[in-house]
Amino acid sequence: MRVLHFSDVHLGAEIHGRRDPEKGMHTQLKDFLRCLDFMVETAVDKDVDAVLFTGDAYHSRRPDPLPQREFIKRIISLSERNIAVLILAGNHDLPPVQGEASALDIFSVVKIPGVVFTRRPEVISLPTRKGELQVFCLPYLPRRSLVSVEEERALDEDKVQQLMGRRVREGLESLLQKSNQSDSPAILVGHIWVQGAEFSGSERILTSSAEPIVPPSVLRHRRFAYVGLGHIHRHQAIDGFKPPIVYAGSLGRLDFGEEKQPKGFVIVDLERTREGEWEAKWQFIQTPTRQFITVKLDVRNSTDPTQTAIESLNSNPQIDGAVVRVLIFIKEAQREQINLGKLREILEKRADYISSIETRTEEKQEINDPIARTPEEFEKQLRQNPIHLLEEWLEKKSQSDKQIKERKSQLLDLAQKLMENI
Ligand SMILES: [Mn+2]
Repeated sequence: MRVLHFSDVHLGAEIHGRRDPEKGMHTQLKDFLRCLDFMVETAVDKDVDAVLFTGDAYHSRRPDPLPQREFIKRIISLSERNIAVLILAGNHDLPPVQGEASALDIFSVVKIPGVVFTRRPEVISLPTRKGELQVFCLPYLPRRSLVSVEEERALDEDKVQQLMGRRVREGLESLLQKSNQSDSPAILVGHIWVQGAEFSGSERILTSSAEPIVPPSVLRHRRFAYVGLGHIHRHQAIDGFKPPIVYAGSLGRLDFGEEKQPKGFVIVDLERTREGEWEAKWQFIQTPTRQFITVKLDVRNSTDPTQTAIESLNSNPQIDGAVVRVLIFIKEAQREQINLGKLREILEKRADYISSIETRTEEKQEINDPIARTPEEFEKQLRQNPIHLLEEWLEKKSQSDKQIKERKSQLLDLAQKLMENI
């Protein structure tokens, strides 16, 4: 049996691009739809039996009709090719207020043959043309679904995390017990943060109420041939153990944090071993998503900085069709000599979108790269109090910025109020 696993499509994200005035379509949506089409074509070409989507179809919890129409179209085209589809809810697919409707509920109301949507933990028996596929589903589990305010009060964050990990384990065990012990292959799909996973930088993680971070061992069970995950946007396999735990990663490139990361989906072949167990062999396939390119130009030794910059841009083939940001290192005295408008004009003809063109007079001021940190450091940081982090940042900033220095305590007060309201 062959399965395709994809994730985190985030249709409707308009972070980098421009809107087509006639069709109302943003170039980032166009890019993501190209990736979705490529996924559907690959599923058909490779004769895939089932497609498993692990969450975050839309960027907004209240998506516009346009991304919805386009997503549903692609799901229908899979169904028409007799490919079974499972759609799992991610955090972006849950209603803003508990009890309200989710944009993906449409898949439970309008029945499309072979398409199943779930937003609760359950086992789904997915009928495919090669027989049954058992899919154990762990949609995004908000903190409050695992631990109550009362329970939390007496515990520190480490203990709360342990408790949440235990609850996920128990939930999974009860699903395993309830499920029928069939001979069919079983896969676990989840929209969840696994300890040690590396970030891509474009995930929207709520630091104000740290979410459950489960150890990989919680998700491993010999019944599962493969564990397919969503939520973290960087494609990765967690470790070398079996069954493989794989983040498909976001289907397209969302932001500059992902500039150097490959984007795509996973094809999983399920085969029976001699011992009669199911084993997965998986392969990552890249989508044709737009490149994000940071161009750094140093024109400090040039007598004609604009011309030097133009020549350098002209000889850079990566710019074509890409999302581009340009950093030009200049001497203070060159500020008047560099014609940024002209550079923009040249770039506009070649790039899909110009994110920024900036000049810097000091080479030290590098761009912040959130993934320069280790996953452990990042996890630790995310679990810190956001007010504390803001305070640290303001402190650092106020050394060079007088305005911030004067307004620091006022800003902190306002942030405190904001947090309380959240
Ligand atoms: Mn997510």
